[in-house]
Amino acid sequence: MELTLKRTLVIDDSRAIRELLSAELKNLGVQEVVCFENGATALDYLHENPGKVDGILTDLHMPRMDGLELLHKLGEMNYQGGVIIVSAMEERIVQLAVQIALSLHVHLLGSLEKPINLERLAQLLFRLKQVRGVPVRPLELIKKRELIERLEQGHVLPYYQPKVDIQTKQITGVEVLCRLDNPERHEIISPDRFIPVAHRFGLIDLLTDTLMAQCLAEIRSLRDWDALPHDPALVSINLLPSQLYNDSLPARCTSICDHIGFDRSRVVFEITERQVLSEPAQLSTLDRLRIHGFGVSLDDFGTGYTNIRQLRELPFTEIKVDQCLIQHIVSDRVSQVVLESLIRIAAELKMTLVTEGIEDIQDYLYLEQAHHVIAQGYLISRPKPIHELERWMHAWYKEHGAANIRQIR
Ligand code: G
Ligand code: G
Ligand code: MN
Repeated sequence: MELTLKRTLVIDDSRAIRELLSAELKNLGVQEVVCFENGATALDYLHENPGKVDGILTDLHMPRMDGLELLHKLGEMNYQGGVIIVSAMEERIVQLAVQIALSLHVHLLGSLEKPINLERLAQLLFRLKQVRGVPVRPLELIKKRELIERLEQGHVLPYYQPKVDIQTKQITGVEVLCRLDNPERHEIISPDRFIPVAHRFGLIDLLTDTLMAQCLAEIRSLRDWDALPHDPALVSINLLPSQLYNDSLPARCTSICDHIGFDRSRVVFEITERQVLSEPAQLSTLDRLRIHGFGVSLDDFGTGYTNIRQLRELPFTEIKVDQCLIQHIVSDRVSQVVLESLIRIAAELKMTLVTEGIEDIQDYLYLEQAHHVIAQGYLISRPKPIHELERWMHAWYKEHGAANIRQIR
């Protein structure tokens, strides 16, 4: 899906840099670029235009207010766009900047050295688009009638994307990603086209229940079911934050698991942090899911509203670091330091840490040599239906050593 950004600020005391960045950002699909010579005037502008600025590219060394002070101020004003620092960051500054970003929840997306490398600028802008972009063309949503028809005819199709321990190569679980099947038209409908419809017409709980019953039964029937690990949990299912308002959720999920004979401690619910998660009713449902034995995962971490203090207070058992922090991590010191901090925090809070969106072999190799994380991404496997998943599992174990094959027979 092609994304665009509405408005981005450039803050730099050099006119040449302002002009260069402004021109390049427009080339890369930003609709409007507004330039400032210093952080103070830019902050005034942000106060006057709340919610109107998708991203900020800022120099670090400027008269009146330096980049770190600006980061602080952005955190204090709860700025929700992305921030890119345009300056070589020394290690000490990277550490400080990441600390500010994580504790105040500023979306620090990375740094761009001078002289400006256009390929790197494009990478960082891609991240910004993933966090704040809107589609160039509106998505074609399916009709409510078609959704009901698919549900009634049982055309809900779970796709599975495996997750693996990047060091031991053990398969640790699968994320279930919902598709709708339209056999007459040989069409697989992607969730972006029907989840908003299900949400709008009050069908999302029915969709989740149907998907859950189906995927648990399918996984249960895998030949190698017993060889799959018990810790961390096995099956991840996505929920919209709004589904936590329905207080029947824990009981419904429990009854589906019990009916199929599926151990609840092997199911995790992923809840995106792209929307605020703070209402007492939502938090109480999260707690109750835990009490019923399910795991809960904070999905897309790094794109939304949760800061480190909240992370410590919420009952999550897992953090999923968003792909925008993982892609190009091999050459991105800011992402590396963010991940290092999150790994420390996850260990301290006894949470599982999953890195998602691994597409590139260089990023994979970096993670493999630097960190013990669970990894998910197209490079390991695309989401696929159950029979293809089974084939993939065999191929994976065959490639990654006898120890693992033995476990699986
Ligand atoms: O694989 P993919 O392109 O299918 O998924 C697109 C988006 O749809 C992702 O953000 C994913 O979390 C979401 N998604 C996929 N399946 C479900 C589901 O069953 N429920 C919800 N709420 N979101 C889902
Ligand atoms: O929002 P959530 O994290 O649940 O969604 C997962 C989404 O990410 C799904 O749409 C899935 O298909 C997609 N995805 C999984 N691995 C990769 C990857 O390596 N690259 C990209 N671009 N998307 C991925
Ligand atoms: Mn997810």
